[in-house]
Amino acid sequence: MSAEALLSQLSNRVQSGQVKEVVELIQQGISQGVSAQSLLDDGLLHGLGELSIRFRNSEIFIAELLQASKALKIGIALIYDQLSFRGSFLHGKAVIATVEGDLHDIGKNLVKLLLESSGMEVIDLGSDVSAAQVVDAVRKSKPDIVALSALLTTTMENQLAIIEALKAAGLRDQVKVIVGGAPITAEFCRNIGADGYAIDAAAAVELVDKLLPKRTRQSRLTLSSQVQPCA
Ligand code: B1M
Repeated sequence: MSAEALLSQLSNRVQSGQVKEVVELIQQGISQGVSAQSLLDDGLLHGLGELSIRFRNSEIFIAELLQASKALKIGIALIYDQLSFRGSFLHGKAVIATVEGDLHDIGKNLVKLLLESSGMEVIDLGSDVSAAQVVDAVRKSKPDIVALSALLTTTMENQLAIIEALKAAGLRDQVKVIVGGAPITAEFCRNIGADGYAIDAAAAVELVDKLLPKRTRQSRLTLSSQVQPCA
């Protein structure tokens, strides 16, 4: 099968939530030399993108979305090791979470994956995480970065709640807070007093590289236009 046909099938199998077939296609893609990045972008995430259009148009139910996100998660796990495309150049620690009230964790998991692949230690608090949980984790783990994801317009304000809670606990100056997620913009980032906003997971790596203090930084990437420190 050509790489193009394989990626198209992979996208279709994600959409129909066929885990076994997703696994087989990824294994076949790897053995054919299709890159992990292409399997991720043009297969797995393409499938999720198509599905999300159908979700928006009320053509499918949440159960189908959940089955698709399960297939996606297992697919990503298979190519995880090969996604370490930039080697180990980040040496800090990050705490990452999807904010309270929000169960969307696919984007957050991608950011975690790429930060870890770049050499960072990442403490994942999961999804639906309260401000108090973030404050506790910062106190306990002393990270360089707090990375917050939000996918709902109704939960994005909880990024502000976390920043306020860090201030109240006297911890705000000890960490850089970065924000992301579909409804988040550079303007929102500025308004809530976060340190930076990244449009996607790759941009989050570049942003963290810029924000990390010198002691934890070995090299710097060229910042793309999608990376927007907003302090
Ligand atoms: Co829901 N959902 N969902 N959903 N869901 C959206 C977000 C929505 C836009 C769909 C729609 O209506 N068009 C809509 C939000 C509308 C809004 O707020 N304006 C929506 C809704 C309404 C809901 C429910 C309320 C539906 C309901 O119950 N009626 C409900 C809420 C549940 C809750 O959270 N409390 C709900 C539930 C779900 C599922 C559980 C079924 C499932 C989530 C499964 C999971 O995550 N484990 C789900 C899904 C899958 C989606 C869509 C289809 C896909 C989201 C996704 O994973 N995208 C989504 C529609 C869409 O986005 N097109 C939708 C792929 C992922 C890679 O992208 O997370 O954006 P994303 O991450 C990107 C960037 O945003 C960025 O990097 C990633 C790319 O590299 N990024 C960061 C993300 N976090 C970052 C952090 C950073 C930096 C970058 O630094 C810290």
